[in-house]
Formats: sequence, structure tokens, C-alpha cells
Amino acid sequence: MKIYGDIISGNCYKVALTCALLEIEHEWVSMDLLKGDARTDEFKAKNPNAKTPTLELDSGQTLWESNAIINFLAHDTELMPTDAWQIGQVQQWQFFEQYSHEPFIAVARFINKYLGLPEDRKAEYESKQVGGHKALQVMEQQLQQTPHLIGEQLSTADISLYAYTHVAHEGGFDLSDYPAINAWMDRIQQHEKYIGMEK
Ligand SMILES: N[C@@H](CCC(=O)N[C@@H](CS)C(=O)NCC(=O)O)C(=O)O
Repeated sequence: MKIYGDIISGNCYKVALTCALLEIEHEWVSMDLLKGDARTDEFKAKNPNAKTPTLELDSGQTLWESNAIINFLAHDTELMPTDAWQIGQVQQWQFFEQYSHEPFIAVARFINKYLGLPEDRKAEYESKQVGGHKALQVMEQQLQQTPHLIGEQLSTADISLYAYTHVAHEGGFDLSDYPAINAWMDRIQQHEKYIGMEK
């Protein structure tokens, strides 16, 4: 299988990390998003939404949306529960990630780290801080109670939220007031098959 991605993107890193933890063989097709690699007609034939990550199976079938990809890859593995309630919890955290976490933390990081915090986006950057901290507080509250987001088990919910949380400081978020999040990030980093964002 091929994975089209740019490793500087947390959404793409989720897929790289899942493959590493599960030792899934794949070809990583490196995309340069800042140069517009995702916006070519050739790429849009694989993903009409023109975004990475995108998974392409040997059959030619393609799958996009990072959380859908990692759940597909983790099906029938230790990273994906089989119990319906726990699957619901995984999805709960992943929908939370896409609506209440990524749009604040990932966007603030992009504006700061990749655009160099230009004057005309400063107000937008500032406005992302409140929502980002709100999401971090929700995670902190859960992780004060359980070692991972759905309980004892490491799951794709943790991978989805770890991706942009561990680089949140690049978006101006000080994580020092979130001890349970820090302990959770340490636990993930100690996994014997862990890889960082630099592939
Ligand atoms: N909801 C999507 C978001 C994907 C997304 O926004 N990808 C960005 C990189 S983080 C992208 O490929 N942008 C295309 C571009 O910059 O041209 C997911 O989780 O996969």
C-alpha cells in the first residue's frame, strides 16, 4: 500500500505512527504541501478533497481522512477495541479531535511555525488559543482518571490526539499546566515501536 503524506502535518503523522506501532509495511509517498503537491489533478483523482493523508491500496482503492485511515489500519489489532461501547469512545475522541482540537491547535501551529506569524493572521492566531486550551482541559480531565483516552488501552483515539498535542507548543500552547497530558505523552513515547514526527 502507498501512503501519500507530508510528515510535517500531524494528520499525516497519525498514519506514520500507526504503521510504526503495528509494523505495517507501506510505501510513504512524500508530498510537499507548501509547494501545492496535493492540488494537482493527478492527486485529486486519488482524493477529490485534495488533502493528505491519503491511503492507496494495491487494488487502487483509496481512503482519505486521517482518522478513517488509522481505524482501517488498526482493525483487528490491539489499537482498536472490539467492544461496541469502546469503539464509540474511540470515535467520540476522534470527532472531538477534528472539531474541537485540530481546528485550534493545528491551525495556530501552522500560522506560527509555517507562516511565521504574519501580521494579518495575528488576530486569528490569538483567537485559536482559547479554543485550544479548552480542548486541552477536556483531555486533561480524562487523563487524570485513566492512563489512555478510552481507559487502560492505548487506541487510535490516543494517536489521533497525540499528533497535534505533542507539538502544541509550536502553536504557542504552554503545556506545563497539564500534568496528566504530559504523563500520557511520555507513556506514548516510551512505546518500543514509537517514532517521532521526523520520519
Ligand atoms: N480532516 C482531514 C484534514 C486533512 C488536511 O487538512 N490535510 C492537510 C495537511 S494537515 C492538507 O493536505 N492540505 C492540503 C494542502 O495544503 O494543499 C484529515 O484528518 O485527514
